[in-house]
Amino acid sequence: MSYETITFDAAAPIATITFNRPKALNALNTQLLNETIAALDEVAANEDIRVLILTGKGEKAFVAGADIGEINELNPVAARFFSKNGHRVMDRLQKLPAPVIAAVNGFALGGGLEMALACDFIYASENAKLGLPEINLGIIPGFGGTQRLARLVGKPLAKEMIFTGKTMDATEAGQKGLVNKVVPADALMAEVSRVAETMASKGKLALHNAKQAVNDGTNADLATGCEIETQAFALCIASPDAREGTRAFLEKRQPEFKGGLKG
Ligand code: CO8
Repeated sequence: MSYETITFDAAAPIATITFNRPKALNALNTQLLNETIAALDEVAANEDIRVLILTGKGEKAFVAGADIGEINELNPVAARFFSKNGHRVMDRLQKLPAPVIAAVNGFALGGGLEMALACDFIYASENAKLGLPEINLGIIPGFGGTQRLARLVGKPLAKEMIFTGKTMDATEAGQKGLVNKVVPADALMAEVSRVAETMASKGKLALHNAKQAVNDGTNADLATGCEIETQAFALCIASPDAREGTRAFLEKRQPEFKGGLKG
C-alpha cells in the first residue's frame, strides 16, 4: 500500500513508521491516523518483523499533536469519532505483539505524546519537548493521555502536566521516568536501532509474551498478573527458541533463535 502522510519501511526484522507532515510538525489528521492503522496491520501480518520504530520526519518534531485545524471544525459527534479513531491507533500499538519503540526527535505534544505513550518505551533526542498542552486550547487529551501518562508517571505529576499544559524537556522527562534514554539528536536513530537490534535477536515468542505479560498483568491485581505471567511462561517453553536458548547455554555457545512458532 502507498502512503502520503507517513512513510513505512517494512525491512524485516526492524520496521519503521515515520510521520511525514513536516510542514505541520507531523500533526495527526484523520488521513495520518488511518494510514498508521493500515501500516500497523501490515506489521501485524508480517511474521518477519520483530520490532517496530515510530519517529517523525524532520529535525523539529516527532508529532506536535492532533491537527488543530481539524479539531477546530469538530462538533461533539465528530469529536467523539475523532477521539475514538485516535484510541484505535493507540490500542493497536499497545496490542501489537511486536515491541514498539518511540524515537522522539523533537516535539511530542498532545496526541504526539499520547502516541509515544502507547509505545513500549521512549528514547528521546536532547532537543525533545514532551507535554499535554491541550488545556491551552480549552480541551483535554483525547487519545489516552489522561490514562497512560497517569499510569506511567503517577497521578500527581500527570495532573500537574495536564492542568498547566507545561512542556517538559528531555532531561527532566528522563529523570521522571517518562523517557528511558536521552541522546544527542544526531545519535538518536543509531541508538534506537541498536536497542531494536538487541531485541530483534531474541526469541520472537518470548518477546511477544513478555510484552503481553507486562501489559495485561499490570492492568490486573498482583495475583492475576502473576497467573498471566505463568501462562505466558508456559507458552514460551513450547517454542523451539526456548529449547535452543537453554540448550545453547548448556553447550556454552550463543543461541541461534529462529523465531518459528511451531514446536
Ligand atoms: N496542528 C496543526 N498544525 C500544527 C500543529 C498542530 N498540532 N502544530 C504545529 N502546526 C503547524 C503550525 O500551524 C505551523 O504551520 P504554518 O507554517 O502553516 O503556520 C507549522 O506547524 C510550524 O509550527 P510553528 O510555526 O508554530 O512552529 P514553532 O517552532 O514556532 O512552534 C510548537 C512549535 C511550540 C510545537 C507550536 O507549533 C505549537 O504549539 N503547536 C501546537 C501544540 C499543541 O497544542 N498540541 C496539542 C494539539 S491538541 C491534541 O493533540 C489533542 C489530541 C486528542 C484529540 C482528540 C480530539 C477529539
